[in-house]
Amino acid sequence: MERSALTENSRLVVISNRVAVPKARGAAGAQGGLAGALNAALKERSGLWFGWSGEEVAEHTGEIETQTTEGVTIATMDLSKRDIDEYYNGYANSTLWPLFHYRLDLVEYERETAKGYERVNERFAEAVAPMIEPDDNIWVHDYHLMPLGERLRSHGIDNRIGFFLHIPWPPTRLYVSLPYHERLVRTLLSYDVVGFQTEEWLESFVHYCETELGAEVDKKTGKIRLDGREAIARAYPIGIDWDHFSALGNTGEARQAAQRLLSSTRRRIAMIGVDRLDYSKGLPERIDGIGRFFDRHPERARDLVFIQIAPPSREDVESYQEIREQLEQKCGEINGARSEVDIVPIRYVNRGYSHAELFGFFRAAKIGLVTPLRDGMNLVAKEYIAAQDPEDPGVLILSQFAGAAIQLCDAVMVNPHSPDDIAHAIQVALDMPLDERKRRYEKMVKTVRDDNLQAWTANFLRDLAAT
Ligand code: ADQ
Repeated sequence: MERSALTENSRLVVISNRVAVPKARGAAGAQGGLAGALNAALKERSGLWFGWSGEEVAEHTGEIETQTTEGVTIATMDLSKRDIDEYYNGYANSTLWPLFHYRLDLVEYERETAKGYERVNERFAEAVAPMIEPDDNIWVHDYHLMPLGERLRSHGIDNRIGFFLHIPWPPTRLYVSLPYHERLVRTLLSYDVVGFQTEEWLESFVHYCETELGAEVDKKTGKIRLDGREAIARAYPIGIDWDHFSALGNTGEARQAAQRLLSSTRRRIAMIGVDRLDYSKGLPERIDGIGRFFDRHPERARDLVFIQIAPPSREDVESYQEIREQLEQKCGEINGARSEVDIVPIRYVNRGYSHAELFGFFRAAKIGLVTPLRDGMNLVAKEYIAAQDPEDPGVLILSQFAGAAIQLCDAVMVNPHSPDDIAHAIQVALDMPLDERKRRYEKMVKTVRDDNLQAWTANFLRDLAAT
């Protein structure tokens, strides 16, 4: 008892590919959900956050820059061009990301990038190991750093180390297409706790451990035993920082953003999509669905406008350049066919906004379209719900393949691959009476408020401290 109480108060060390360096605040949104998600947890526990600075240097030096703000120490390291190419653009974002999002067609297998991935994980371990104190609880994040726990152990770190995967875990039949797939899972089993967003991804991981490695699994407790080691694997669905996000609604910035959107759309109904420009988010498929809706109801181009906010990400990876071109072309085709001098049915915006502005946009939009082809969780769906007016809430249209679909089952669910399904869902949302909108909203907002970011962090760290 005493020991676990001690560890719950221990310093928290978070290690992730990127950190939210305070000066780069505006960039945090476009970096993805991870950045915003962790700052709060660290503030509570006077933590240390280590990651890549995002800077490129000619040669790796191992030099570490630190700064402490509001009790949180941020430590960063630069990487060489070769390291960035092989580890970040290469193995993480051209092999693991597409594979884990079920996109075998986009996966690149290169021995060199796999080696670069291992090399950079070792660089992270070399840099972090000297900063670890005996009582620290270490929390490693995401697919960039799967082998890091094992690397830290090889540097003599025997602290509690947990790992959380923010993206899906693919089914075994897909996963085994990765060369050396066994090695990666074995490295994950050197953590004390391995966390997934949903039961579905957890089950896929456990299935692999059982059928391919012959590990002993206790499904009740999540214990996985292999070669004398024991790890716990569980699902911890991530949430939003409810208190922080909902408070943004009272800011002038949020109100002005909502007003701006309403006055620019005049009496038209606004639908909104907000996503990093990524092929997993189903953006071209979403535009096809909207195109199908306008084909069926051409007159509605006069009273419905779709706003897609999609800041570019990972622009050095070819598949990301292609998705951008594809999206521009599809939006252009619909606007070319359906615009009038005073009407443009689709507004496509290629930049990031602050969370307060996004709150305002979400509140002003009567329909939120969140239609990823595959997504670990999807925080935009939860933010859209959190931003609604309880007296007149908008309708969330949600992909059945987002991790969030399990919790937000009162959304209008769609198959994001089907333009007919999306077109139909838009019609359902437009026709939905106020009492049904309220009924669905009330159920979903309860989940978003209760299963929030703080609950997620507390659940994970409690399990880690108890190991
Ligand atoms: P992402 O793939 O980045 O995250 P998501 O969960 O939707 O996806 O988080 C995106 C975050 O970025 C949201 O907070 C959103 O508001 C913000 N954002 C998006 N577009 C923006 C814009 N134009 N301007 C400003 N901010 C913007 C990964 C996984 C997800 C998982 C999260 C968290 O892919 O499945 O939910 O991590 O674990």
